[in-house]
Amino acid sequence: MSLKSIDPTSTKAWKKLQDHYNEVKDHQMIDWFAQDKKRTEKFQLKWENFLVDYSKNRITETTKKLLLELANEVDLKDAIQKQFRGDHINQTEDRAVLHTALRGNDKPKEVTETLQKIEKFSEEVIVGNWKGFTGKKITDIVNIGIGGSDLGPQMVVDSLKFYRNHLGVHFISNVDGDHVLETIKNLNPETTLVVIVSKTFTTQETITNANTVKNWFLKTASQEDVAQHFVAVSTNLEKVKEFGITDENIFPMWNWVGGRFSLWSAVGTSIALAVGFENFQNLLNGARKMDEHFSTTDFEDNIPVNLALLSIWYNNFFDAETEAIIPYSQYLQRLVPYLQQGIMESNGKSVDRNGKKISYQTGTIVWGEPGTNSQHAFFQLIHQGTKLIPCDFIGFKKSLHGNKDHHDKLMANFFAQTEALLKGKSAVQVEEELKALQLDKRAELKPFKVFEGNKPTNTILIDRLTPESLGSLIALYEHKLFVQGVIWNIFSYDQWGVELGKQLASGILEQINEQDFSKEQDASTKSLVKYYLS
Ligand code: G6Q
Repeated sequence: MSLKSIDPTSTKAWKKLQDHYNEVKDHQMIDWFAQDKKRTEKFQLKWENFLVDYSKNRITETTKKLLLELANEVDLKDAIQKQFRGDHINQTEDRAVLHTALRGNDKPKEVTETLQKIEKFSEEVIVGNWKGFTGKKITDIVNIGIGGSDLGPQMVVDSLKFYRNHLGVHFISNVDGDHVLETIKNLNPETTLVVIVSKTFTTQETITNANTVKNWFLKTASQEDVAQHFVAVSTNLEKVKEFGITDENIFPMWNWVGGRFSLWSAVGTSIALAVGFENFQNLLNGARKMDEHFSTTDFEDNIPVNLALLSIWYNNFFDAETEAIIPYSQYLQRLVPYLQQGIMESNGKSVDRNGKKISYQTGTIVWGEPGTNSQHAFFQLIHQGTKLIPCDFIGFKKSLHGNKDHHDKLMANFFAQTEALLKGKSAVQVEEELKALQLDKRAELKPFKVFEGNKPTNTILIDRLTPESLGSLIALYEHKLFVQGVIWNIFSYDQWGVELGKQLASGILEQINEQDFSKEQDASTKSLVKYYLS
């Protein structure tokens, strides 16, 4: 069954939220904290080893009540049930959306078998039983894929660096030849194993890169050696075989797993190679726990649901343009680019589930960089700029290498930023600080030193960065974006918006090859291509 189609702006809750927004928009959160000693308790969720504090938001208990009413009015529960039981909720592609089945307790047979295959394969490579064509052990893995077939595995391999084994793992995605050539220039074909990840096995970038790497390999090896050095993850068995990869080196995928939600499938083979199968399994377990939380917990205490509703509150009522995600862990430096695809490819839609043009804002723009680095970069704008930018702060109670001095400093900054964004600094405080200066100097400087505060933040404080907690964190954002898509009445699981550029690029490539400018084309593009060829 398909998802219901309810225009969120037609709900009673939406109208109530609009009125409520006008009542609360100018209130200071800090006053609410002063008035209600239990505010933090009320707006904190504890789950497994996660603490989610959303008390530093421009909300009251009424806001929360109304946002929950909105979720109920669009029948979010029904949508969650439909997703988890495999209804074809990706309606425009007529597909189920079952990345949760990849990590569930009762996995479909083909999933279990594929996991077993990944386990065996990754173990053989890690312990050195899998030999290259000259009998040497594998030292390096090259993952070739793009978009969903790259960002997820790359982010996880990077985030779990602490848990890595001796294998070097490299990612090639861009069709920019400098990317592939720069990556392979120091690799030895005798000890390199290539994992080609492409659901369709027709993606221009991936196939071009795969051929370039195969040609590099064949400079020193022969065709029959390909079997020991190339494996593929794909749904398109025919094309994989055409490329020269044998049956036993193919890891299957299924069309009920969307690219950007596929790191839990065989797309994560490079993860299992990098950190071992047990850690990969723990990543899946962490995600499964979040799935259970999301699908069974009352909305009131449901982490993804609450974070999604808060995001809607700012996006649709405060007209916030963007949201920032700031992980206080250098390991998580690739988390935001990964989430950008998940969130923005899923919810960047302007047509509702009836195919009608939408009149309200959808898809949040997310961006961010790890703290504390970002404090020395763009935080100025969050603190004193004209835009309202709700932020998620993600931090860990314990560091992995255990240096307390560093971690205390890191976390002091983590807490201080959300405190500063909440409290700001008033003109009175500034005056007090400038007391030592002469009166005229004081007056001159004062406006620049005031912080308005009242900037919303969520704090997600996790015990430790482990494969399991990372799995839960990623699943949290997956579910959050789904909830938002349900409420906005859009289809989150298709991505037609990426097609047009691909089509035009193939036409321009033909134009470049044939140097033919006779076809109808806008003057700017034509002139640019001519200049490129000159
Ligand atoms: C993600 C998208 C997209 C896809 C890439 C790679 O949801 O579908 O990013 O993952 O275009 O596609 P292939 O895996 O088919 O090469």
